[in-house]
Amino acid sequence: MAMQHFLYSTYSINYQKISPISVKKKQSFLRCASSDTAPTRQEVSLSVGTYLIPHPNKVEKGGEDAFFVSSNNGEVIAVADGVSGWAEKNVDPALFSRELVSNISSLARNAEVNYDPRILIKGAHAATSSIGSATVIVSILENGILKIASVGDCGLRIIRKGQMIFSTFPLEHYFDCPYQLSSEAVTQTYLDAIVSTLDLQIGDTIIMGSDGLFDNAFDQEIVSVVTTNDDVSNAAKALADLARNHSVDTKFDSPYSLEARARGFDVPWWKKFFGMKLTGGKLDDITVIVGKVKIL
Ligand SMILES: [Mn+2]
Repeated sequence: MAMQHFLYSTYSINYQKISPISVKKKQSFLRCASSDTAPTRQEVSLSVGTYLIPHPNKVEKGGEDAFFVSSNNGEVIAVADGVSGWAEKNVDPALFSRELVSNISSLARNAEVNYDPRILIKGAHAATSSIGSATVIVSILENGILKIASVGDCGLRIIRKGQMIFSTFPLEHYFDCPYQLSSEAVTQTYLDAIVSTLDLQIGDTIIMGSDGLFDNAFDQEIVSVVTTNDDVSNAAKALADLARNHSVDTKFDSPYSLEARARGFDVPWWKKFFGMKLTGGKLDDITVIVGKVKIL
């Protein structure tokens, strides 16, 4: 079986598709500022706002991202991103991500999950029968503690008092090929998830999203939008609109184009000679979930 079909994530981008290279795996996947305040142990919940903008070419079918927010104040939140390379095999990439998230929502009501997002991913993956693959991130909030498990390049940020104090890092095989859960046996499992546990405080804001958000919007921009939008629904929409506007801007030096150049992908040398460089956002489905921590 040709492995590349499910390992490659082919995105529509504003410049030529890059070819795979090996890169050194990141040693550290998380960064987290130390907290000088005592953790909140009281019962908290989230006000949650969500917004999804599908890839411009996938509007009719609603894109290939999928998400879930549990009705009990965002106790469980999940985002999955179907790997678009499956379309080349005549498989709808949305099927796997949607079924995976649907299974997460069913299992989230089941006490056996035991408040462990990795076990939730394990169960949902096992129950998914669609062909395809997806990146996924799951967070579970319990007693003011947020547990996160992520396979691939969906992300989560936490903003406290106007500062970003936590960020997940993407897990990938190489540039543009994220870790992913799949219908095939050879890809990643819940065991490959990065797991984090954080104490949340009243007023903290959680931003979860697919790579369509984080490839197109810088962390500073995310902080700025969140701190100027008190309402979580407005903040989610504003972040999605920002990422969307950058994604179609071929001149914008996006996080994605910066990363591409850092990995050695750029315009040919003769274009550099004329001062040109690889720029542009990345066209993609954009899923944004904003949750604000409040007293239950
Ligand atoms: Mn994506």
